[in-house]
Amino acid sequence: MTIHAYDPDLSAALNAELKRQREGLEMIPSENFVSESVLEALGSIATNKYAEGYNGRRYYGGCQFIDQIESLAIERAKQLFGAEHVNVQPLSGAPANIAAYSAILEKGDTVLGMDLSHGGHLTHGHPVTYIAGIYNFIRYKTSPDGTLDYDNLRAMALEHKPKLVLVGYSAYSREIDYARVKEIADEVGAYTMADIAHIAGLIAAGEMNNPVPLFDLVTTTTHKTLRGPRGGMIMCKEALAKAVDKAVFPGLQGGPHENVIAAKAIAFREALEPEFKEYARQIRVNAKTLEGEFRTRGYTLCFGGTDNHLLLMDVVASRGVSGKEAQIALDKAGITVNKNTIPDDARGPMDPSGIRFGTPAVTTRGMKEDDMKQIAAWMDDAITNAKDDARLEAIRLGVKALTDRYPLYQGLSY
Ligand code: DSN
Repeated sequence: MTIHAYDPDLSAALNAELKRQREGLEMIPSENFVSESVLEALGSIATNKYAEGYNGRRYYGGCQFIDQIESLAIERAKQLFGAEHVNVQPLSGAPANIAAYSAILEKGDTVLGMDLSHGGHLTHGHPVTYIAGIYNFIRYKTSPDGTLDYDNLRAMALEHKPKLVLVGYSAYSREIDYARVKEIADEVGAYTMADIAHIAGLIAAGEMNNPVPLFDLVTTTTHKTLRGPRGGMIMCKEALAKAVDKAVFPGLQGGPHENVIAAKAIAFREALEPEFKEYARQIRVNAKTLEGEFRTRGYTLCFGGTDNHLLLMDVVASRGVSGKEAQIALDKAGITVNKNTIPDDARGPMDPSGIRFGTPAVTTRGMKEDDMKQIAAWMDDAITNAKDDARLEAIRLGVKALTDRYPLYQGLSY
């Protein structure tokens, strides 16, 4: 039975979400629109199978075709990133990071990770997380000019003698010099790990530096710029392969979600196509266009601008509205962003000083530089007139007219 025929309540909620995705501008930089093939794989019969273990070494019978599915995902990921070993079973980014830590660290070991408000992720050692009580996270920050301060990172590494140096961020918009980080880690005998969740698609397409050939461990999600299903992945050197696999299963997880792994295989194949390179190039061109538009309008951009797909903007300094107020106003205008702390934010995470936004999803829809100029003008208007509901509604109508020109999931309904 279809969802529509069986469950009118769920059907209504899904159709409303589909309409929201179609008629809005999705500017949250960690979101994207997967292809119809990825959606098909997610809804496939591969969801029915238990397959604890790894290819050829499963705890259940009947895994011969699941082995084929998982091999396709692994081989394509290796080809995309030049990885020696890949584990495609992590359920998402946070479990991938925790598994990667547990593969190499003992309780109490020291990790150098980026502070959350400077662009790091919760799982990079924020005190509210469970793992912050297990490992000794020392958190570094960006320099006042917004760049990564490698000299400071080296000084901190020499002082704290970490077992792991961690880079790769969730709200940081600049490039990373992985060779320099490796040099620092080597000097103190530390492992290297990069969390490339946000920029994996840009790296796969050759648009940004690739840490995989250099680093011991690289974790990622598969659903952001990589445009696959919601999931995670760990890449590592062959020497760590056994430890990583053991950390994921049986260390942390049970049965892998094989429908998601099938969808990862499709997404990786898509990312190997020449069209994906053009997509990734356009993501950056679009982000750079937004940077220029906001700079011209006098906005304060954190980290001095962007090299990747995202921008972090101080809206308190720019227009005297909080991140929460800006997010609400933009929501009313049909433009989805997320409120976000800025480096050393004086305000709390539920009503911070900034908003974070980016271009992966609008670029998937086919939007280019002229559209970015229009979007920046609307965003400026909405943020500047955050309390003017009539104005926000007028922008929303403009947004709808624009998105109508870039159809999404044509013919789909629930
Ligand atoms: N929630 C993700 C993001 O939006 O960046 C990170 O986990």
